[in-house]
Amino acid sequence: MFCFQCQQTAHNTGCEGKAGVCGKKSDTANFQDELTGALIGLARAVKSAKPTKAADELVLKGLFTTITNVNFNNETINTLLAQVNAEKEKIAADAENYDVQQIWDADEDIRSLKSLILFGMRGMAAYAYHAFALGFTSQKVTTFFYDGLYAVGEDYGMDELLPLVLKTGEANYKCMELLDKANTESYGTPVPTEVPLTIEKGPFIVVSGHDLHDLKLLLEQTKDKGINIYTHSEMLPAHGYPELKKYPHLKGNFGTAWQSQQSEFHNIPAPILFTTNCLMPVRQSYADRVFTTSVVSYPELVHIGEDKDFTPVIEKALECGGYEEDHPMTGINGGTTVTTGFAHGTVLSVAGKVIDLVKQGKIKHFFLIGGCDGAAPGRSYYTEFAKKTPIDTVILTLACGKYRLNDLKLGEIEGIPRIMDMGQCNDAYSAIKVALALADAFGCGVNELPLSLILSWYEQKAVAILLSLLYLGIKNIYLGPTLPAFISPNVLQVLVEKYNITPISTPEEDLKKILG
Ligand code: SF4
Ligand code: SF3
Repeated sequence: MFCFQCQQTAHNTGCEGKAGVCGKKSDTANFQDELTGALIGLARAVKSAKPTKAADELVLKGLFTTITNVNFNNETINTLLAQVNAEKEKIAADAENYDVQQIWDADEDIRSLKSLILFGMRGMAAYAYHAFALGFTSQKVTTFFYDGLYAVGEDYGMDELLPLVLKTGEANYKCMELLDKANTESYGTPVPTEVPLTIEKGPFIVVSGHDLHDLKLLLEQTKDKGINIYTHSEMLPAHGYPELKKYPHLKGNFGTAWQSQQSEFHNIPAPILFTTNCLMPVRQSYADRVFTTSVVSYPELVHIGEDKDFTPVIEKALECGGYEEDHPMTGINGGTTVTTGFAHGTVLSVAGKVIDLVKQGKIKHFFLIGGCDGAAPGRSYYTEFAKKTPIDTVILTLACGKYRLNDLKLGEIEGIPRIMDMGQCNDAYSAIKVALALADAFGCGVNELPLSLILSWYEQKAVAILLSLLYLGIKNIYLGPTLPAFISPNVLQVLVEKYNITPISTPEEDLKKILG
């Protein structure tokens, strides 16, 4: 096997041998490569013939399946592989699949650029899939998947691949816009919401991942059953959506970030449902309580199929019974509640006030601390950074990296909270919208705003978002905890020269550099 697509890759060079750091086995990694090669075959097929609806959906599923911490199950990967091959046969039988090993063996700059495109598309496919689940699609986004997949299978040089990297960012920006539309049209504009971290007594279900549609269906199916629902990890922002928060049994958030799940799930008296990443190898002590749905899959766990009949999860919740008394839990800094729901709709509704506070010098700087969490010890940087930000600055958060700091109580600036959570990783779209609106109000470019992006990455959605930021010409991004292993020195040089991407150092030094 060879895999270097995520931040925790072995020695920051690549996972090899029998299994990766994430627990993905070598045969699974190889099947995922085969699936990717088949998707390239499908993209080749649609060069000469019209794609089918089934092919469009298979591209999303196939790419999403290969994201880190999504699928550990050879059986479901092979089923998908067979479906992709069958669909390709129908469209253009003579189109050939591609051997992805050629990318891993290529010259390091070509390998680097193709990796940026391929991994970015994997992240983007997850967003497109969530939008698709809510009935929203975009021809432009769909077309890009075929074009991008086709390109990574071609013998292209730097000059052809570099613009495609930015095109991936452009397509992902459109895709995040689509998902924003899908989420807000389906569930309303998020509103600021305080979310308790205490688990109330009685039966409950923990829902993890990003898929709001799955959560909504589960909320419906558990109505009036005496079962409470708690979000976990990237599902937390669901509490801000009016059409989801109206369910009184959507009670709060369970636990901290995804990488703590093995200890946090160990002895809870409740089932856990995974709708997307990040699923870690499941320990025996709680294996009978973990359920998967959508493209998430793990050998021997009960999978909820496309009928979305959550009865097995509901029965397990009743059987486990929950805690006998209310069970207080805290965030990593000891806080007992967190807040969310500050998406672009809410933030822009108070834009006038924010702009006044900036003009009066009461808000001096904005930090977007966004991206993934993970196990690397260097990630305490983000907590320390937040703690050290001056009191006249505001922090916007995104994605699951927020668990490093979202229970800190940093106060307010004239009614504007100093920490505002904009949502899941795809809600980077919200942050971009706010930044563009502020730039407009101040009559400057985004790069001239008193705004700094302090990003953390782990999996491939973060890659997609980074490419969108580059496509928008956003510079001076601080990136950590380590730089991606798949970025070659030459490609890094381009990123540094053109965009001034800076690896994080220490919170003190970076704050000094930023605030001058
Ligand atoms: Fe290694 Fe990450 Fe690939 Fe898992 S997804 S095998 S940890 S690089
Ligand atoms: Fe997190 Fe896995 Fe990336 Fe959507 S849930 S951000 S790491």
